[in-house]
Parts: sequence; C-alpha cells; structure tokens
Amino acid sequence: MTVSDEGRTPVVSVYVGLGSNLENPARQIMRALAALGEIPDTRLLEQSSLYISKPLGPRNQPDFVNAVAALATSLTPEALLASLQAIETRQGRNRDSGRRWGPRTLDLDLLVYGDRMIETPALTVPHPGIGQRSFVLLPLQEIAPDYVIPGLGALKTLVEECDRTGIHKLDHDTL
Ligand code: A4P
Ligand code: MG
Repeated sequence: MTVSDEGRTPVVSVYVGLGSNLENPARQIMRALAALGEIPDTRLLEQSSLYISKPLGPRNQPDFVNAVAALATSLTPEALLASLQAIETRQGRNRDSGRRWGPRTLDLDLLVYGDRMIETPALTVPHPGIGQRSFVLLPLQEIAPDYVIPGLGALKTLVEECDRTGIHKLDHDTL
C-alpha cells in the first residue's frame, strides 16, 4: 500500500445501523442516509425502511427509529468509523451525556465490514449484540434476505429466533 492509499482498501461491502430517538428521529435517519451517500470513496447501495422500536436498555427514553444501509467502500474500517462519527457530530450527537445507551439524535454503528472480525479498542466488528437485536435484524433482512452474518450465521435463522416485541415498520405516509 502506498502513502496515497492510506485509509483505503479494495472495495468492501459493509452494513451500517442507524438509530435515533431525539429531535424528529425519522428526519434524523433520512438525513443520515443521505449523508452516508456523500462519504468519500463510498457508495450507498441500499437502504431499508424505517422501523420504530422500544428502547433496548433504559426504558425511560423515547422510542427509537432504526434503519440499516448497505454501502460499498474502499475506506478502511477506521476511516469509515471516523466518517460515521463526523455525521453523528454534524447531527448534534452529544457524547457527553454520560449515560450508557441513553437517548441520542443519531447513532451510526458499523455492523459488518466484509467478512472481517475486528477487535480493537476503537472497533468491534461485527457490532456486539446484532445477532439478537430485532431493530438491526429486521431492516437488514429487508435489504439482504440471504445474508450470513460473519461469525453469527444465517440472518433468516437469527430473525426467526429474535424477540420482535414492540417493533414495527414505519408507514411511509407518516414520515
Ligand atoms: N465502537 C466499537 N465498535 C463499533 C462499531 N462496530 N460501530 C466504539 C461503531 N462504534 C463502535 O460508541 C462508543 C464507541 O464504540 C465509539 O467511540 C466507537 O469507537 P457510541 O456511539 O459513542 O456509544 P453508544 O452507541 O452509546 O454505545 P454502544 O455500546 O455502541 O451502544 P449501541 O450498541 O450502539 O446501543 N434501542 C433501540 N430500540 N434502538 C437502538 O438503536 N441503540 C442503543 C445503543 C441502545 N438501545 C437501543 C438502540
Ligand atoms: Mg453505537
């Protein structure tokens, strides 16, 4: 890899999870989807419907709107994460609330990066917990029904086994 290739790799397909439960969450997600399409060296391939779900973790916060996007990128995982965090910051994400799994204007999670298993201080990929999270599995199934999540198995099986209580697709007319 030459110096000019720093931060880049051959094209890899990745999935990104989007979540918001503050300041018009559906609009935050739509805006973030558009922003994903503007990341350098990256293409937005697919986007799921929007889903409303009850908060996982502390219950005393608004319901979430979630979605999943498929991207093709030649950015490294670290460079892509930096781009995702820049979008979160632009959309008013406050990381100083000090509350784990607390409310947020925008959360962008790197769910999967090709078939890479990553375990560093800054990145765990596949993102922890996605094998059980209906607000990730259902939108992902919409755009990649036959997908096998690296290290976790067939999406179809994970969807069958996951708890779907309190999640529903957002009617497009209500956006
Ligand atoms: N990080 C490590 N791996 C990753 C990755 N694969 N993608 C690090 C993105 N970031 C990753 O993230 C904290 C640090 O995680 C980052 O600095 C990055 O280096 P954060 O976004 O600041 O914190 P967080 O999101 O509050 O923490 P965490 O543990 O990632 O939470 P989750 O798992 O994202 O869960 N309920 C519903 N219904 N819908 C939701 O979307 N989301 C959460 C947050 C909780 N409950 C929810 C939802
Ligand atoms: Mg997160």
